[in-house]
Amino acid sequence: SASGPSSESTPEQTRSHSRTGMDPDSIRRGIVDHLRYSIGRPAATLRPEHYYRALALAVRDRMQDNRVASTRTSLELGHKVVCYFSAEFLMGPQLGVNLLDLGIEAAAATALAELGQDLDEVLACEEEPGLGNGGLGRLAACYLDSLATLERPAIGYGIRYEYGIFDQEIRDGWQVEKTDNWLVAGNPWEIAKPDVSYRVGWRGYSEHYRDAGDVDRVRWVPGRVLRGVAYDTPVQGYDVRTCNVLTLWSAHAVDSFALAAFNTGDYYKAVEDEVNSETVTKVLYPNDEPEAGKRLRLLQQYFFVSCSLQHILHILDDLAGTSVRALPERFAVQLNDTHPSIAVAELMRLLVDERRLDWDEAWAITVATFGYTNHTLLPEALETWPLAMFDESLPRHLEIIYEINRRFLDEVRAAFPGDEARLRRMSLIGEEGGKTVRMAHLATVGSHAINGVAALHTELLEHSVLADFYQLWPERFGNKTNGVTPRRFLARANPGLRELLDATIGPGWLTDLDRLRELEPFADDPTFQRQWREVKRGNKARLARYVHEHTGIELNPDWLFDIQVKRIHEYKRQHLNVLHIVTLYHRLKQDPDATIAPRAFVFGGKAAPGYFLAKRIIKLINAVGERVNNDPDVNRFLRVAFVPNFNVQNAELIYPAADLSEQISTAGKEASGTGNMKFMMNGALTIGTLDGANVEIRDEAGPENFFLFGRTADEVEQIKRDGYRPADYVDGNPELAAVLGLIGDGTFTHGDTEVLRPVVDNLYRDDPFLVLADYAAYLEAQERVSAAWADSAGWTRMSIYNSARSGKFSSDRAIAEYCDDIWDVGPVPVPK
Ligand code: GL4
Repeated sequence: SASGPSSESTPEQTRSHSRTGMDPDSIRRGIVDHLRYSIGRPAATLRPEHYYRALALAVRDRMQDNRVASTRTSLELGHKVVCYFSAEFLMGPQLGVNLLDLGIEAAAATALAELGQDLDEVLACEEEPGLGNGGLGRLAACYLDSLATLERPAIGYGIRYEYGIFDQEIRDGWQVEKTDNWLVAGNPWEIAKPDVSYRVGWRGYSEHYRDAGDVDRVRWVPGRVLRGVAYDTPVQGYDVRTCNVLTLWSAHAVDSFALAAFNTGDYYKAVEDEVNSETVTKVLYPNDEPEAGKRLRLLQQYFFVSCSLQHILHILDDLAGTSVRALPERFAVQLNDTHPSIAVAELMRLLVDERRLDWDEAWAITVATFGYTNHTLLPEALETWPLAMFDESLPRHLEIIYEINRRFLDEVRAAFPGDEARLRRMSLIGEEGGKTVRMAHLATVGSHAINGVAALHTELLEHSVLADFYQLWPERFGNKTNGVTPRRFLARANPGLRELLDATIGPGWLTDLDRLRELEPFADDPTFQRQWREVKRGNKARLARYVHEHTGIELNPDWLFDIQVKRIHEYKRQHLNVLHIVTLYHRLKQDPDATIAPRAFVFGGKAAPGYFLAKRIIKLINAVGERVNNDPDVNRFLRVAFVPNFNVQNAELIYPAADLSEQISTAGKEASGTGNMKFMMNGALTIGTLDGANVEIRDEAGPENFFLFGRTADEVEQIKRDGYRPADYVDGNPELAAVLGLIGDGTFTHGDTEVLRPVVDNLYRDDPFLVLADYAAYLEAQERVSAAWADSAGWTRMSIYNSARSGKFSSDRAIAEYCDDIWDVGPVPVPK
């Protein structure tokens, strides 16, 4: 049932090869066949969405040929496979990138044209799979792209949520959440595999017994059982035959339950069981909300991890003569944050209880198999589960965690005798505020490699959150700075730049992004500069059209486009950006003769539905925008737009249109950021703090091509230690006082003094992310931006340098490092 090694291709498969040719004729035939046999609608009623589905299926057919060849090559030749465990994969629209990867964009456009259809219109029909919250989920998707492109055998494992991240609407300036029913129109990319199915237990108790060899054993007797079914989506590499797979698990009732209930006449009980089981994979949880008591979330995590590990062991079983002891030689499993970290206990259970290995051997296999990537230092995002809830849900796993902890703490005791405080700090069980299971500690103890996602973040990890673990095992820690795929975020998102790059430095840069350095000699060339500006202006006009269509707001593509798009969070400080806008507003209103370089401020991002202040910040942005955009005193110089429903699809329009990228988080809080890299590649200059990957972006771009401001991570800590008093900054700065006054006094809210009060009060009283402490430095940096913008040739040179020096931030570089340093997986070319 699991994907074992494939047999030699049959004559049918050989024939089907010509059916899946890459020329316009074959593609047109593929579309026509799918319209007839897969979609089955009368020709007269066909609309673009039907052509979308038919083309998607035709493209999938071509990928499946590559998929079959890839599986055969990697399994038959005995190569190691990367398994990327992630609760989120924010894949974005698939058709465009798949056409690019297969090299059939032009052929598909021709084929569609012959059928009277326009490729762009057809592409726009795709409903994007939003199975992630933001950066973490999108990173997983970029990594799948690079794994395939670098020809590394890999499987992504995750959850097939029926509802992904909510759709955001803006009504009267407020965020309104709409359910994301992304599967209603069907998903042409996935292949359901009902025969790839595993049972997953839940609750119950564990039972101690003696086996036939008189050895003490434990078995778990679950109180409930679910069934997980695999849905496979092919992941094509760029310009290679390699096609990997994303396997997402969907929850169902166990058939025999239904049958038993039916036989006793309780048919409705059986249906109810199916309904209850399916809730497990019903919905993606938004992050940034209190984790407490979300039992269903723990079940989601355990459910997908258990299915995935069982699948991996099944593949091993299928490989004749391969013992479970060879697991770490054949599979590297990466834990994307702590969400899948229950895998450490589950693999131990599978090896010790089910495969009957002794503990030490099982533990050696487990640690050799797992790697753990940490993605955040924010205490509220470090997962812990209340012990009582954990015990009720996964009683056998808790026993296993206790045993892991007992042995681990013995090791700590031996290394640091008499250090009781250290034992308490390092324990897998937290004692403060009720007992909890600390998932970051479980992931760390169970992995041979632990990494952060940017140099600064790894450094802070080693010296704060995981300092005790770093002292015990320094050799296990390392940095892997994030990267993003240039296929989607450069070639697809910015066709104008792609063309200019091809014409200027020749092909090849898309898989070797360091080659963008070859642009540097053109940085001051007037002809090239003019072409560069034309591309940027085209992108800005494209975004302006989109913004107008979705908000009614008009933006002038000749203005400076100043953009901040990312999840809305206090630490990301969208409100600092707003304070700058209100300052400009205030100056223009104070002095009717004042002029400033005109700017369009663009925002986008979702707030977690339960995050009160983040939702007020959205209201703040829209309220200020409404006033600014409609006031003739200022709207000649300032416009503010909030793009609703920031997602992968509109992100591809937004990044290429930016002149200025806002990366203004409080230093030490943003683990890496990846939007910062997407902006840089597309030629935006960054205004930013020394946080996350900004530090490395500035190093690469050169400090003269980056607008730096703000307190460093050390200074932030120092200020907090000294007792931060935000009110002092207001008292010492009349302009800041006036700006906060305008926000609080109803100027932007039709006289309502309550709506924005919580934002002002929070800043004045607590300001946990030092917005006010960095305000003056931010304004000063923005003045430098305006001065630089006035020199068009100088700005263009800096823009070119930013793109030219963005090669490090390709996910190809990041994935090559993971493969070399953690996974030990090399390229496995699949013959064409
Ligand atoms: C995040 C970080 O907040 C973000 O800085 C980082 O770029 C991303 C990928 O490593 O991971 N961590 C969590 S949690 N969500 C994120 O987006």
